[in-house]
Amino acid sequence: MDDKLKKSANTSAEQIIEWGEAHSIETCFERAEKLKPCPIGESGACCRVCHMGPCRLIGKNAEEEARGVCGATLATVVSRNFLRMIAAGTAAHSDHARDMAMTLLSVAEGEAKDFKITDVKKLYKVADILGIEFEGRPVNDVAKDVALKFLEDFGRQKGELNYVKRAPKKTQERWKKYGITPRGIDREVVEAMHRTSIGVDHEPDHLLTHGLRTALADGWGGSMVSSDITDILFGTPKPVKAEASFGIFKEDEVNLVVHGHEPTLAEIIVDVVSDPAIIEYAKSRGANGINLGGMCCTANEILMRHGIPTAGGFTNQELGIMTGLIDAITVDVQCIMPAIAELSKKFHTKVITTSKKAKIPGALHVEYDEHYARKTAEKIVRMAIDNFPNRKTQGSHITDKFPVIAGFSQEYIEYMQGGRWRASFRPLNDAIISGRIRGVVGLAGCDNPRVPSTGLHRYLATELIKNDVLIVSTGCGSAACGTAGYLTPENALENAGPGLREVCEAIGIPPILHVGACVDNSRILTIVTAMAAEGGLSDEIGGMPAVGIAPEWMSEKAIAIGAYFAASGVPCIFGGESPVGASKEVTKLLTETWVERFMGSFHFEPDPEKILALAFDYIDKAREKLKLRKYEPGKFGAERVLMDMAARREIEKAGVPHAGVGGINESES
Ligand code: XCC
Ligand code: SF4
Repeated sequence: MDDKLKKSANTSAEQIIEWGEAHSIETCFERAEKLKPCPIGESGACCRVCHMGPCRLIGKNAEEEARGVCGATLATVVSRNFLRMIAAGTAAHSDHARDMAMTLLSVAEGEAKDFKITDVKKLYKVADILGIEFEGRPVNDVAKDVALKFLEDFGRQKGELNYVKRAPKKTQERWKKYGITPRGIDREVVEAMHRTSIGVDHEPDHLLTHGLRTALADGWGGSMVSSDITDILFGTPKPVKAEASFGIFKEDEVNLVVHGHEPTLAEIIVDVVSDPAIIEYAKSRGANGINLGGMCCTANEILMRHGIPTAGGFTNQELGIMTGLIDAITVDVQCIMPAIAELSKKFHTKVITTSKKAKIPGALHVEYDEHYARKTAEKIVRMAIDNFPNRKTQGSHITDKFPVIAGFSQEYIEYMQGGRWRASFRPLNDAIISGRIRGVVGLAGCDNPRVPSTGLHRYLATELIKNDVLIVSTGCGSAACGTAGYLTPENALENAGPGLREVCEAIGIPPILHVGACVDNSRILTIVTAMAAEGGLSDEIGGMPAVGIAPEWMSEKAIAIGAYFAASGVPCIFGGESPVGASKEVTKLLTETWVERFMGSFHFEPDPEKILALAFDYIDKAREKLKLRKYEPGKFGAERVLMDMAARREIEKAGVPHAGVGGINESES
């Protein structure tokens, strides 16, 4: 990696950072440099769950000897901290899911009139899984039952989550055997908080086992519920072409950015900005039009459904404002740096918080309510328009942008492998069995200013596809690939190994599939489940030649995701220093005991080359265990494989600019 000395691996981002330095404008990159992480907290060795502490369990023999005032050992403290991270991450994804379920209910009851059920087919699919009668019934009645059934998942005290049954039988059996089948989402999170409060659960394994149960309530609960409801309300994603990076902002148009994680308000804004009356209004203020862009996961949601361009991931939020071109940025929940409110004052940008749950000092607040969604959206768009004449010339203007293709839902991946009537995972499984594709990696998680941000994503993406590994990416991992120009077949195929390239060309897909926002990691669970059901590989999620990697993670949500993948049977490798690094006992539980029990694991490895080596090792060992042909680099590529071309046609159809994308959003899946 040659980017070592830079703050960002992205040239445009680096340019803006330098411009900021020259203008004494501070960003997370400088703050990260000034503020070294506390080494005690970083490795999980600081306990602050009661006021006899905080107790910092350090020293040469801390593992054997150190105790908190209450007597808690290092392993107890470390596992307690880790469980709290999982609980917080699960809470974030799941509280987002709760709002989605409430919105679905309001829509079904006719109370949220600005929304409708867009994807009836997906509604029926979900109703079917939930055991809800749908044939011959009014759509809204079915939607109401689905919403109510999902809401039960939050408050359930006994039994199991609705979607547990979607997992392969064998995976479910492992969960039962070790007592980690999640009951209710809220229950698992509350129990995690209870167990980790002073003087309750102290056995590391016992604590971490509950961590897995809590995480499963995220992956097979909150996140999966959220993805499915979003599909029902706004359409199941299909490949769509858009653009990424700072060059998406337009000098002569009103630039409005939606940032955060929730899709609902953003969906209405998408609608409002194409309203002729609003466009007229923008023109009356001297702009040539309204340009909507996204950031972080709200961006991913509307990127994959409408082709709205993205300015990138987490570390791009301050930099976006520093272009001087953003007239307003709305933020809802999660991964919003409070720094943007202060920063925006140096420019003309209006920062608008919209969630009932989140305010930032110095920002404007326009509260979103699903009952008046359109009114709120119009108000916000008008605020952006009114602010356009205030734009100053200062700012680091950047023109770089890259095409991206996003929107690979499980339904679509299935469809592209066999068309409408023969949808399957056969070609993918066969390609893995034959060794054309070595394995699959989920490349996910945040971008982080403590490393040359987005650089680890780029490095790993390049090396993985070069070695015939198919990538499914989400969240800021996707944004990192997109802003580097890796999310189009043309750009990425050049770097792909010959076997992977052959398969991708035959199906007509890029070697890096953008499957969505962070909650859409749940789509990876259902994709691997479908591969297990297809046959020829493992008959459960565990044992697949598949690995999860989050090289630049920073959020607690990423920890919840890693834990639910591990519990589901996928080995996970995260970058950076280990948050359980202080305890060998806890590290062993995550990397050895969990493998024995669930076939998944959770590693932390700061060295990107070692991350890569570990990933290949897991993939190759899984191949060996499944008795698949040994992967040989360069073996394939000369001959042609024949596969269904349905997807290729669809993708070609998707090659339209975002303004005209409306037509390809009705789901065919
Ligand atoms: Fe946040 Fe989803 Fe991380 Fe990006 S990847 S920084 S969590 S936006 Ni989820
Ligand atoms: Fe210290 Fe124990 Fe209190 Fe933690 S719970 S702060 S280890 S006394």
